[in-house]
Amino acid sequence: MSQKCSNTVSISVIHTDRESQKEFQRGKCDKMAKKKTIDFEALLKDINADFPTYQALDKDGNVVNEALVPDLSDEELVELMTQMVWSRVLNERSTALNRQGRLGFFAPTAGQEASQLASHFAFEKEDVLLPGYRDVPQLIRHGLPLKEAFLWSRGHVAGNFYPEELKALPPQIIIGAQYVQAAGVALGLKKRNKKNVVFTYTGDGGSSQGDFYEAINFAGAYKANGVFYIQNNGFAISTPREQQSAAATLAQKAVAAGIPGIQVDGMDPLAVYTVSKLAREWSIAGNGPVLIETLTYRYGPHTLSGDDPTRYRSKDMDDEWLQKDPLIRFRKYLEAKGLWSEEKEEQVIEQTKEEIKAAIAEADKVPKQKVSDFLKNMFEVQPQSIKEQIAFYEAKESK
Ligand SMILES: Cc1ncc(C[n+]2csc(CCOP(=O)(O)OP(=O)(O)O)c2C)c(N)n1
Ligand SMILES: [Mg+2]
Repeated sequence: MSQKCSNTVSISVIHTDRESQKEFQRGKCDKMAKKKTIDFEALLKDINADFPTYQALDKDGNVVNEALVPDLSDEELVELMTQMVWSRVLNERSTALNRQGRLGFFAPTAGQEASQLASHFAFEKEDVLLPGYRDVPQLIRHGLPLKEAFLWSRGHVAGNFYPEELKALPPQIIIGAQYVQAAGVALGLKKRNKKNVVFTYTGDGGSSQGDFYEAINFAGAYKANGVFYIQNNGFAISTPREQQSAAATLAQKAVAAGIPGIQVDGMDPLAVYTVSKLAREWSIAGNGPVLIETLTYRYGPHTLSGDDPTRYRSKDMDDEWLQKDPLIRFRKYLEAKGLWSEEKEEQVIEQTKEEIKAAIAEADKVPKQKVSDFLKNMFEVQPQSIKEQIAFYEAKESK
């Protein structure tokens, strides 16, 4: 009876829930045959239902899901908050230094502290970080001296000379490209039986790149050690998330790669941390990679190179996200536990300002990069055209 059903067009089905879809797939559609259609909308709805947003703290710092509250000590909770405040100050100071002409490239990070620092908090020093251009805070926490981060911002090659023990690559500017490199590193870790993972970040825009799909597909096929983040901050420069993809969540892009995908409130440090930690453990156990979408927002412009967000975002939208601020939420949570205070926060702010002042002074001491030096760094064996350019600039620089 079921075969007759699946082989003929004269009988058709409507199914509105997962059970009846399965019935249909099994060919048992005659049971519910009503009219000539497949309920494609229901198929979509069912997929979307598998990707709820994981949240531990609401915007007022109240615990809404005890199961997602991590086993962090009081010291660790304070350390995480300290790092988030540090990042907010770094964002503000970097913006000011850029405006003064003392820094070069800068992609603002304010708003994304939970997405960036609470995820990084779940990894170990021996895990390998492949950041995008906005992920400099994680890179510094992973071991890049602040001075080098500033040199990188200035386009100085010395900003890419990493300490031997730093397991990271420089920030990737080509969107999505770090995912492909991460897939390779993840496979390397797997082949060497390392109990470590690679962790990498792209944005909502980056998740539309071919590199994104190729990487998660490859990493999934080889069950490589990796945690892949999509920091969905709602915009790819001015392109809104709704125009980026018809997928209801970006996490569900994991399905086609055969790996778990999970969406988390990216303004909630505890949920981001817990999900990241569990994803890391799952991957290290040999199960393959995990895709994590963090729902977040950048308060500032795309970069400081001329973007004006008021042209594509409303004040209402900004205000709505400011209400969800990760620092406010975590501050309230910690204050209720007696772990944080205004004085403590002031202290962190002042210390960070001092740290930044010292690092920029150190960066200023590094001799400016000559164009010829820049060119010499491009190839191990220089092609003729580069040789000619080096000679041209050396002659100019010696005058
Ligand atoms: C392959 C590639 N295409 C285009 C660009 C130009 N570009 C730089 S950032 C960006 C938008 C990225 O948006 P998203 O991935 O959402 O990251 P966000 O900047 O929001 O963190 C684009 C198109 C690029 N860097 N690389
Ligand atoms: Mg984005």
